[in-house]
Amino acid sequence: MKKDSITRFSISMAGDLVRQLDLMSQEKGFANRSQAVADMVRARLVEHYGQKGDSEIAGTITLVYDHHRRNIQGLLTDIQHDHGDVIIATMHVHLDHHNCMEVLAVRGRADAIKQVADNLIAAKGVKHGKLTVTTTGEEFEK
Ligand code: NI
Repeated sequence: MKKDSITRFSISMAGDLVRQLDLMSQEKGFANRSQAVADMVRARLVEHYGQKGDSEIAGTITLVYDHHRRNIQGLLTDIQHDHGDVIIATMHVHLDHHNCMEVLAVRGRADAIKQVADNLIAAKGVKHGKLTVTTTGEEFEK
């Protein structure tokens, strides 16, 4: 997207809400109210487009599992090979004697990424899994 100029517009809301906004903005270290509001708008846009199947998104899938569970590593690897088009990188961390954490960086259509995340998280032996959706960065000028 091409560089956009700043647009000023006014918003009306309850005074108490504005005071809470200012407090949060200060606690989070935003330079001003506008930056805090822009951050919230971007977060909602990422969420909105992450739910639209044909949007191009990026994200991470985090999985925790016990590698002693029979077939779990083979199963997870099979699923990942079936979705090599959206998985762009993986990291494996041995958390302790039993538990492994796998972090997969993904990029592609939101519906394809949701499908691979659902398949991995539902795999027998996965203790916890989570898909975190972010932007590819192309939609936003900072
Ligand atoms: Ni491991």
